[in-house]
Amino acid sequence: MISSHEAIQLEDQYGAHNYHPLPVVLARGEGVHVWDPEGNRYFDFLSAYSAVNQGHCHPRITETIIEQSKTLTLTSRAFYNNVLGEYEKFITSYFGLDKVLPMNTGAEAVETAIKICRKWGYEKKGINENEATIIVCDNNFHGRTTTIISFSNDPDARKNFGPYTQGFVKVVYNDLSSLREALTLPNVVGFLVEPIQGEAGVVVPDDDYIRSAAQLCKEKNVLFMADEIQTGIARTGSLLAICGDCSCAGKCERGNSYTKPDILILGKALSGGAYPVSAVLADSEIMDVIRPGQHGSTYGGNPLACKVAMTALEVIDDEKLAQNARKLGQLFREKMRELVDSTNLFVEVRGKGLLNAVIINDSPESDTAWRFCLGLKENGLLAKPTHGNIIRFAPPLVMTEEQLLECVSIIKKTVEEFDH
Ligand code: PXG
Repeated sequence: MISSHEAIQLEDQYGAHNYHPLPVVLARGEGVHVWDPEGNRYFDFLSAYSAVNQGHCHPRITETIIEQSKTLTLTSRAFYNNVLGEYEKFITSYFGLDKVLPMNTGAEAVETAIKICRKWGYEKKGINENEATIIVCDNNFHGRTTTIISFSNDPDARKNFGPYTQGFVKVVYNDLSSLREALTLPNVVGFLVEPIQGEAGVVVPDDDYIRSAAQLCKEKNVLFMADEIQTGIARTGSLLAICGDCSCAGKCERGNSYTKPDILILGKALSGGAYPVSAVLADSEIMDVIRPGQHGSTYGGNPLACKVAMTALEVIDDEKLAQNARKLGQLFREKMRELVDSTNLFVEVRGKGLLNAVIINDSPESDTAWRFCLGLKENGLLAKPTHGNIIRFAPPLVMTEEQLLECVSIIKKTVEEFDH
Protein backbone atom coordinates (compact mmCIF):
# COMPACT_ATOMS: atom_id res chain seq x y z
CA MET A 1 0.00 0.00 0.00
CA ILE A 2 1.30 3.49 -0.75
CA SER A 3 2.19 5.70 2.21
CA SER A 4 0.30 8.80 3.31
CA HIS A 5 3.15 10.92 2.05
CA GLU A 6 3.01 9.35 -1.41
CA ALA A 7 -0.78 9.61 -1.62
CA ILE A 8 -0.67 13.32 -0.80
CA GLN A 9 2.09 13.93 -3.35
CA LEU A 10 0.13 12.16 -6.09
CA GLU A 11 -3.00 14.23 -5.44
CA ASP A 12 -0.94 17.35 -5.37
CA GLN A 13 0.74 16.63 -8.69
CA TYR A 14 -2.07 15.10 -10.74
CA GLY A 15 -5.31 16.41 -9.26
CA ALA A 16 -7.04 19.77 -9.66
CA HIS A 17 -6.43 21.84 -6.56
CA ASN A 18 -10.10 22.44 -5.80
CA TYR A 19 -9.84 21.30 -2.17
CA HIS A 20 -7.59 21.96 0.81
CA PRO A 21 -7.79 18.70 2.78
CA LEU A 22 -6.51 18.14 6.28
CA PRO A 23 -3.16 16.31 5.90
CA VAL A 24 -4.48 12.83 6.65
CA VAL A 25 -4.93 9.99 4.17
CA LEU A 26 -7.74 7.52 4.76
CA ALA A 27 -7.36 3.97 3.58
CA ARG A 28 -10.08 2.07 5.42
CA GLY A 29 -13.30 2.69 7.33
CA GLU A 30 -15.58 0.73 9.60
CA GLY A 31 -18.48 2.19 11.56
CA VAL A 32 -17.32 5.35 13.35
CA HIS A 33 -13.63 4.72 12.62
CA VAL A 34 -11.24 5.32 9.75
CA TRP A 35 -7.58 4.29 9.40
CA ASP A 36 -4.64 5.79 7.52
CA PRO A 37 -2.22 3.62 5.49
CA GLU A 38 0.18 3.49 8.44
CA GLY A 39 -2.54 1.90 10.56
CA ASN A 40 -3.40 4.88 12.78
CA ARG A 41 -7.06 4.87 13.79
CA TYR A 42 -9.26 7.96 13.97
CA PHE A 43 -12.82 8.77 14.97
CA ASP A 44 -14.54 10.28 11.94
CA PHE A 45 -16.28 13.44 13.15
CA LEU A 46 -17.27 14.66 9.70
CA SER A 47 -18.96 11.60 8.13
CA ALA A 48 -18.26 12.94 4.62
CA TYR A 49 -20.40 15.98 5.42
CA SER A 50 -23.23 13.80 6.78
CA ALA A 51 -23.23 11.24 3.97
CA VAL A 52 -21.96 8.41 6.16
CA ASN A 53 -24.72 8.60 8.78
CA GLN A 54 -25.02 4.79 8.81
CA GLY A 55 -21.27 4.43 9.50
CA HIS A 56 -18.45 3.43 7.17
CA CYS A 57 -18.90 0.26 5.12
CA HIS A 58 -22.12 -0.73 6.85
CA PRO A 59 -22.29 -4.52 6.38
CA ARG A 60 -25.90 -4.52 5.16
CA ILE A 61 -25.25 -1.76 2.62
CA THR A 62 -22.03 -3.44 1.47
CA GLU A 63 -23.86 -6.73 1.07
CA THR A 64 -26.57 -5.03 -0.99
CA ILE A 65 -23.93 -3.54 -3.30
CA ILE A 66 -22.23 -6.89 -3.76
CA GLU A 67 -25.47 -8.71 -4.50
CA GLN A 68 -27.01 -6.16 -6.85
CA SER A 69 -23.72 -5.48 -8.65
CA LYS A 70 -23.60 -9.16 -9.58
CA THR A 71 -27.15 -8.94 -10.96
CA LEU A 72 -27.76 -5.63 -12.77
CA THR A 73 -26.22 -2.18 -12.28
CA LEU A 74 -27.33 0.17 -15.03
CA THR A 75 -29.89 0.08 -17.81
CA SER A 76 -30.46 3.82 -18.37
CA ARG A 77 -34.06 4.95 -18.41
CA ALA A 78 -34.47 3.90 -22.04
CA PHE A 79 -35.91 0.72 -20.53
CA TYR A 80 -37.73 -0.13 -17.33
CA ASN A 81 -35.75 -1.94 -14.64
CA ASN A 82 -37.22 -4.27 -12.06
CA VAL A 83 -36.00 -2.33 -9.00
CA LEU A 84 -36.89 1.30 -9.73
CA GLY A 85 -40.64 0.94 -9.24
CA GLU A 86 -40.18 -0.94 -5.98
CA TYR A 87 -37.79 1.77 -4.78
CA GLU A 88 -40.17 4.56 -5.81
CA LYS A 89 -42.98 2.96 -3.83
CA PHE A 90 -40.64 2.46 -0.87
CA ILE A 91 -39.16 5.96 -0.72
CA THR A 92 -42.43 7.83 -1.33
CA SER A 93 -44.13 5.96 1.47
CA TYR A 94 -41.04 6.39 3.69
CA PHE A 95 -41.13 10.20 3.31
CA GLY A 96 -44.89 10.65 2.83
CA LEU A 97 -44.97 12.32 -0.60
CA ASP A 98 -46.61 10.97 -3.76
CA LYS A 99 -43.75 10.84 -6.22
CA VAL A 100 -39.97 10.79 -6.55
CA LEU A 101 -37.52 11.86 -9.24
CA PRO A 102 -34.24 9.97 -8.76
CA MET A 103 -30.88 11.66 -9.42
CA ASN A 104 -27.29 11.10 -8.24
CA THR A 105 -25.60 14.04 -6.54
CA GLY A 106 -26.97 16.68 -4.22
CA ALA A 107 -26.41 19.54 -6.65
CA GLU A 108 -28.31 17.65 -9.35
CA ALA A 109 -31.22 17.17 -6.99
CA VAL A 110 -31.27 20.89 -6.18
CA GLU A 111 -31.16 21.72 -9.90
CA THR A 112 -34.03 19.28 -10.41
CA ALA A 113 -36.08 20.96 -7.69
CA ILE A 114 -35.46 24.36 -9.28
CA LYS A 115 -36.59 23.09 -12.68
CA ILE A 116 -39.74 21.47 -11.28
CA CYS A 117 -40.55 24.60 -9.30
CA ARG A 118 -40.15 26.95 -12.27
CA LYS A 119 -42.18 24.70 -14.57
CA TRP A 120 -44.92 24.47 -11.95
CA GLY A 121 -44.88 28.27 -11.77
CA TYR A 122 -45.46 28.65 -15.49
CA GLU A 123 -47.91 25.83 -15.98
CA LYS A 124 -49.90 25.81 -12.74
CA LYS A 125 -49.52 29.31 -11.37
CA GLY A 126 -49.66 31.12 -14.72
CA ILE A 127 -46.41 33.09 -14.39
CA ASN A 128 -45.19 34.66 -17.66
CA GLU A 129 -42.45 32.64 -19.32
CA ASN A 130 -38.90 33.37 -18.12
CA GLU A 131 -40.08 35.53 -15.22
CA ALA A 132 -40.25 33.01 -12.39
CA THR A 133 -38.43 34.05 -9.22
CA ILE A 134 -37.19 31.73 -6.49
CA ILE A 135 -36.41 33.04 -3.01
CA VAL A 136 -33.18 31.75 -1.41
CA CYS A 137 -31.33 32.62 1.80
CA ASP A 138 -28.18 34.57 2.55
CA ASN A 139 -25.20 32.29 3.22
CA ASN A 140 -26.92 29.33 1.57
CA PHE A 141 -25.05 26.27 0.37
CA HIS A 142 -26.83 24.11 -2.20
CA GLY A 143 -23.99 22.83 -4.38
CA ARG A 144 -21.52 23.82 -7.06
CA THR A 145 -23.27 23.99 -10.44
CA THR A 146 -23.42 27.24 -12.39
CA THR A 147 -27.06 27.93 -11.53
CA ILE A 148 -26.60 27.12 -7.85
CA ILE A 149 -23.52 29.30 -7.40
CA SER A 150 -25.45 32.08 -9.15
CA PHE A 151 -27.38 32.56 -5.91
CA SER A 152 -24.52 31.93 -3.50
CA ASN A 153 -22.94 34.82 -1.65
CA ASP A 154 -19.61 33.07 -1.09
CA PRO A 155 -17.00 34.91 -3.21
CA ASP A 156 -14.85 31.75 -3.62
CA ALA A 157 -17.81 29.80 -4.96
CA ARG A 158 -18.82 32.58 -7.43
CA LYS A 159 -15.90 34.70 -8.56
CA ASN A 160 -15.04 34.37 -12.26
CA PHE A 161 -17.69 31.73 -12.87
CA GLY A 162 -20.22 34.17 -14.34
CA PRO A 163 -22.37 35.00 -16.21
CA TYR A 164 -24.86 33.83 -13.64
CA THR A 165 -28.36 32.37 -13.88
CA GLN A 166 -31.11 34.89 -13.18
CA GLY A 167 -34.34 34.51 -11.29
CA PHE A 168 -33.28 34.34 -7.64
CA VAL A 169 -33.69 36.81 -4.78
CA LYS A 170 -32.09 36.51 -1.35
CA VAL A 171 -33.64 36.94 2.05
CA VAL A 172 -32.08 36.98 5.49
CA TYR A 173 -32.05 33.47 6.99
CA ASN A 174 -34.21 33.00 10.07
CA ASP A 175 -35.99 36.30 9.46
CA LEU A 176 -39.69 35.94 8.69
CA SER A 177 -40.20 39.61 7.93
CA SER A 178 -37.52 39.44 5.25
CA LEU A 179 -39.28 36.43 3.72
CA ARG A 180 -42.69 38.10 4.04
CA GLU A 181 -41.41 41.11 2.12
CA ALA A 182 -39.85 39.00 -0.65
CA LEU A 183 -43.11 37.09 -1.02
CA THR A 184 -44.81 40.33 -2.09
CA LEU A 185 -42.59 40.50 -5.20
CA PRO A 186 -44.29 39.52 -8.44
CA ASN A 187 -43.64 36.11 -10.03
CA VAL A 188 -42.39 34.28 -6.92
CA VAL A 189 -42.77 30.53 -7.41
CA GLY A 190 -40.65 28.97 -4.66
CA PHE A 191 -38.64 29.34 -1.48
CA LEU A 192 -35.52 27.15 -1.28
CA VAL A 193 -34.11 26.71 2.22
CA GLU A 194 -31.82 24.56 4.36
CA PRO A 195 -33.73 23.79 7.60
CA ILE A 196 -30.36 24.18 9.35
CA GLN A 197 -27.58 25.90 7.40
CA GLY A 198 -24.72 23.39 7.49
CA GLU A 199 -21.94 25.03 5.49
CA ALA A 200 -22.71 28.45 6.95
CA GLY A 201 -21.56 26.96 10.27
CA VAL A 202 -24.49 24.90 11.57
CA VAL A 203 -26.85 27.85 11.91
CA VAL A 204 -30.01 26.64 13.65
CA PRO A 205 -33.03 28.89 13.05
CA ASP A 206 -35.66 29.73 15.68
CA ASP A 207 -38.03 26.91 16.58
CA ASP A 208 -40.97 28.30 14.62
CA TYR A 209 -39.03 29.54 11.58
CA ILE A 210 -39.47 26.59 9.25
CA ARG A 211 -43.12 26.05 10.10
CA SER A 212 -43.98 29.75 9.77
CA ALA A 213 -41.98 30.09 6.53
CA ALA A 214 -43.87 27.16 5.02
CA GLN A 215 -47.15 28.73 6.14
CA LEU A 216 -46.27 32.08 4.54
CA CYS A 217 -45.40 30.25 1.31
CA LYS A 218 -48.70 28.42 1.38
CA GLU A 219 -50.63 31.65 1.78
CA LYS A 220 -48.94 32.99 -1.36
CA ASN A 221 -49.17 29.78 -3.39
CA VAL A 222 -45.38 29.52 -3.41
CA LEU A 223 -43.60 26.14 -3.21
CA PHE A 224 -41.71 25.49 0.02
CA MET A 225 -38.57 23.54 -0.93
CA ALA A 226 -36.51 21.94 1.82
CA ASP A 227 -32.89 21.08 1.01
CA GLU A 228 -32.32 18.23 3.49
CA ILE A 229 -29.21 16.93 1.74
CA GLN A 230 -27.06 17.57 4.81
CA THR A 231 -29.68 17.75 7.56
CA GLY A 232 -31.89 14.84 6.52
CA ILE A 233 -31.92 11.11 7.16
CA ALA A 234 -31.65 11.08 10.96
CA ARG A 235 -28.73 13.51 11.27
CA THR A 236 -30.53 16.05 13.44
CA GLY A 237 -32.27 13.58 15.75
CA SER A 238 -35.39 13.15 13.64
CA LEU A 239 -35.82 11.64 10.19
CA LEU A 240 -35.71 15.15 8.68
CA ALA A 241 -34.90 18.53 10.18
CA ILE A 242 -38.38 19.69 9.06
CA CYS A 243 -39.75 17.13 11.53
CA GLY A 244 -38.90 19.70 14.23
CA ASP A 245 -38.49 18.52 17.80
CA CYS A 246 -40.11 15.16 17.26
CA SER A 247 -40.29 12.45 19.89
CA CYS A 248 -40.78 9.51 17.54
CA ALA A 249 -39.53 6.39 19.29
CA GLY A 250 -39.13 4.39 16.07
CA LYS A 251 -40.14 4.90 12.46
CA CYS A 252 -40.95 8.51 11.50
CA GLU A 253 -44.57 9.33 12.34
CA ARG A 254 -44.63 12.89 10.96
CA GLY A 255 -46.14 14.12 14.19
CA ASN A 256 -47.32 17.55 15.33
CA SER A 257 -43.99 19.28 14.93
CA TYR A 258 -43.58 18.11 11.29
CA THR A 259 -43.73 20.67 8.47
CA LYS A 260 -44.68 19.18 5.13
CA PRO A 261 -42.55 20.50 2.25
CA ASP A 262 -43.91 20.93 -1.26
CA ILE A 263 -40.56 19.71 -2.58
CA LEU A 264 -38.14 17.61 -0.52
CA ILE A 265 -34.50 17.35 -1.65
CA LEU A 266 -32.35 14.45 -0.42
CA GLY A 267 -28.83 13.18 -1.13
CA LYS A 268 -25.73 12.16 0.82
CA ALA A 269 -26.93 9.65 3.47
CA LEU A 270 -29.63 8.34 1.15
CA SER A 271 -26.94 5.82 0.21
CA GLY A 272 -25.08 5.76 3.53
CA GLY A 273 -22.03 7.08 1.68
CA ALA A 274 -21.76 4.01 -0.51
CA TYR A 275 -22.85 5.40 -3.86
CA PRO A 276 -24.06 8.77 -5.22
CA VAL A 277 -27.84 8.72 -4.78
CA SER A 278 -30.08 11.76 -4.57
CA ALA A 279 -33.80 12.30 -4.91
CA VAL A 280 -36.47 14.94 -5.22
CA LEU A 281 -39.90 14.17 -3.79
CA ALA A 282 -43.20 16.02 -4.28
CA ASP A 283 -46.91 15.33 -4.50
CA SER A 284 -48.34 14.46 -7.91
CA GLU A 285 -49.85 17.86 -8.75
CA ILE A 286 -46.33 19.28 -8.62
CA MET A 287 -44.23 16.38 -9.93
CA ASP A 288 -46.56 15.77 -12.87
CA VAL A 289 -45.39 18.95 -14.59
CA ILE A 290 -42.34 16.91 -15.69
CA ARG A 291 -43.09 14.96 -18.87
CA PRO A 292 -40.93 12.54 -20.90
CA GLY A 293 -37.80 14.11 -22.31
CA GLN A 294 -37.87 17.14 -20.04
CA HIS A 295 -35.43 16.00 -17.34
CA GLY A 296 -33.28 13.01 -16.46
CA SER A 297 -29.85 11.49 -15.99
CA THR A 298 -28.11 8.36 -17.27
CA TYR A 299 -27.51 7.00 -13.78
CA GLY A 300 -30.61 8.38 -12.01
CA GLY A 301 -32.79 5.51 -10.80
CA ASN A 302 -30.33 2.76 -11.66
CA PRO A 303 -31.03 -0.58 -9.96
CA LEU A 304 -27.84 -0.54 -7.90
CA ALA A 305 -28.61 2.94 -6.53
CA CYS A 306 -32.22 1.98 -5.79
CA LYS A 307 -31.24 -1.13 -3.84
CA VAL A 308 -28.53 0.73 -1.92
CA ALA A 309 -30.95 3.52 -0.97
CA MET A 310 -33.60 1.09 0.26
CA THR A 311 -31.08 -0.69 2.47
CA ALA A 312 -29.62 2.62 3.71
CA LEU A 313 -33.10 3.80 4.76
CA GLU A 314 -33.95 0.46 6.38
CA VAL A 315 -30.78 0.71 8.46
CA ILE A 316 -31.92 4.14 9.72
CA ASP A 317 -35.15 2.61 11.06
CA ASP A 318 -33.83 -0.73 12.21
CA GLU A 319 -30.93 0.76 14.17
CA LYS A 320 -33.01 3.69 15.45
CA LEU A 321 -30.37 6.13 14.28
CA ALA A 322 -32.56 9.23 14.59
CA GLN A 323 -33.23 8.38 18.23
CA ASN A 324 -29.52 7.72 18.84
CA ALA A 325 -28.58 11.04 17.23
CA ARG A 326 -31.16 12.82 19.40
CA LYS A 327 -29.83 11.29 22.61
CA LEU A 328 -26.11 11.57 21.86
CA GLY A 329 -26.54 15.08 20.49
CA GLN A 330 -27.89 16.30 23.81
CA LEU A 331 -25.02 14.65 25.68
CA PHE A 332 -22.44 16.07 23.26
CA ARG A 333 -23.70 19.65 23.54
CA GLU A 334 -23.85 19.32 27.32
CA LYS A 335 -20.19 18.25 27.39
CA MET A 336 -19.14 20.97 24.94
CA ARG A 337 -20.98 23.56 27.03
CA GLU A 338 -18.77 22.54 29.96
CA LEU A 339 -15.76 23.35 27.77
CA VAL A 340 -17.31 26.67 26.75
CA ASP A 341 -17.66 27.50 30.47
CA SER A 342 -14.26 26.25 31.55
CA THR A 343 -11.94 27.42 28.73
CA ASN A 344 -11.24 30.50 26.67
CA LEU A 345 -11.01 28.63 23.40
CA PHE A 346 -14.65 27.66 22.82
CA VAL A 347 -17.23 30.43 23.00
CA GLU A 348 -20.37 28.65 21.82
CA VAL A 349 -21.74 25.26 20.89
CA ARG A 350 -24.81 24.93 18.72
CA GLY A 351 -26.60 22.32 16.68
CA LYS A 352 -29.24 19.66 16.70
CA GLY A 353 -28.93 15.90 17.00
CA LEU A 354 -25.45 14.99 15.82
CA LEU A 355 -25.03 18.03 13.57
CA ASN A 356 -23.14 20.43 15.82
CA ALA A 357 -20.52 23.14 15.71
CA VAL A 358 -18.28 24.85 18.21
CA ILE A 359 -17.36 28.48 17.73
CA ILE A 360 -13.77 29.32 18.56
CA ASN A 361 -12.60 32.49 20.21
CA ASP A 362 -11.08 34.06 17.09
CA SER A 363 -12.08 35.73 13.82
CA PRO A 364 -13.60 33.93 10.79
CA GLU A 365 -10.41 34.78 8.88
CA SER A 366 -8.08 33.21 11.47
CA ASP A 367 -6.50 29.76 11.12
CA THR A 368 -7.26 28.82 14.72
CA ALA A 369 -9.97 26.26 13.88
CA TRP A 370 -7.66 24.68 11.30
CA ARG A 371 -4.81 24.41 13.81
CA PHE A 372 -7.20 22.98 16.37
CA CYS A 373 -8.32 20.35 13.86
CA LEU A 374 -4.66 19.42 13.31
CA GLY A 375 -4.42 18.94 17.08
CA LEU A 376 -7.55 16.78 17.09
CA LYS A 377 -6.08 14.67 14.32
CA GLU A 378 -2.90 14.08 16.36
CA ASN A 379 -5.15 12.86 19.17
CA GLY A 380 -7.19 10.56 16.93
CA LEU A 381 -10.27 12.52 15.86
CA LEU A 382 -11.00 14.00 12.44
CA ALA A 383 -13.04 17.17 11.99
CA LYS A 384 -12.89 20.10 9.62
CA PRO A 385 -13.51 23.84 10.01
CA THR A 386 -16.41 25.42 8.10
CA HIS A 387 -14.85 28.85 8.74
CA GLY A 388 -11.64 30.03 10.41
CA ASN A 389 -13.40 29.96 13.77
CA ILE A 390 -16.10 27.29 13.40
CA ILE A 391 -15.65 23.52 13.58
CA ARG A 392 -18.46 21.18 12.61
CA PHE A 393 -18.78 17.98 14.63
CA ALA A 394 -20.87 15.35 12.84
CA PRO A 395 -19.90 11.75 13.62
CA PRO A 396 -21.63 8.73 12.09
CA LEU A 397 -24.94 8.09 13.87
CA VAL A 398 -23.99 4.51 14.76
CA MET A 399 -21.77 5.85 17.54
CA THR A 400 -22.26 4.49 21.06
CA GLU A 401 -22.44 6.62 24.20
CA GLU A 402 -19.14 5.18 25.36
CA GLN A 403 -17.45 6.11 22.07
CA LEU A 404 -18.93 9.59 22.21
CA LEU A 405 -17.51 10.12 25.70
CA GLU A 406 -14.12 8.94 24.47
CA CYS A 407 -14.36 11.55 21.71
CA VAL A 408 -15.30 14.21 24.24
CA SER A 409 -12.12 13.32 26.18
CA ILE A 410 -10.06 13.70 22.99
CA ILE A 411 -11.57 17.13 22.34
CA LYS A 412 -11.00 18.12 25.97
CA LYS A 413 -7.38 16.96 25.90
CA THR A 414 -6.79 18.88 22.65
CA VAL A 415 -8.27 22.04 24.17
CA GLU A 416 -5.97 21.71 27.19
CA GLU A 417 -2.91 21.25 24.98
CA PHE A 418 -4.01 24.11 22.73
CA ASP A 419 -4.58 26.58 25.56
CA HIS A 420 -0.89 26.37 26.49
N1 PXG B 1 -27.20 21.02 -0.39
C1 PXG B 1 -26.63 21.01 0.81
C2 PXG B 1 -27.39 21.52 2.00
C3 PXG B 1 -25.33 20.48 0.96
O1 PXG B 1 -24.76 20.46 2.17
C4 PXG B 1 -25.29 20.03 -1.42
C5 PXG B 1 -26.57 20.55 -1.49
C6 PXG B 1 -24.64 19.53 -2.68
O2 PXG B 1 -24.44 18.15 -2.64
P1 PXG B 1 -23.34 17.46 -3.60
O3 PXG B 1 -23.62 16.00 -3.50
O4 PXG B 1 -23.57 17.99 -4.98
O5 PXG B 1 -22.00 17.85 -3.06
C7 PXG B 1 -24.65 20.00 -0.18
C8 PXG B 1 -23.24 19.49 -0.13
C9 PXG B 1 -18.14 20.13 -1.20
C10 PXG B 1 -19.01 20.16 0.00
O6 PXG B 1 -17.13 19.44 -1.14
C11 PXG B 1 -20.37 19.94 -0.12
C12 PXG B 1 -21.15 19.96 1.03
C13 PXG B 1 -20.58 20.20 2.24
C14 PXG B 1 -19.23 20.43 2.33
C15 PXG B 1 -18.43 20.39 1.22
O7 PXG B 1 -18.47 20.79 -2.20
N2 PXG B 1 -22.50 19.80 1.02
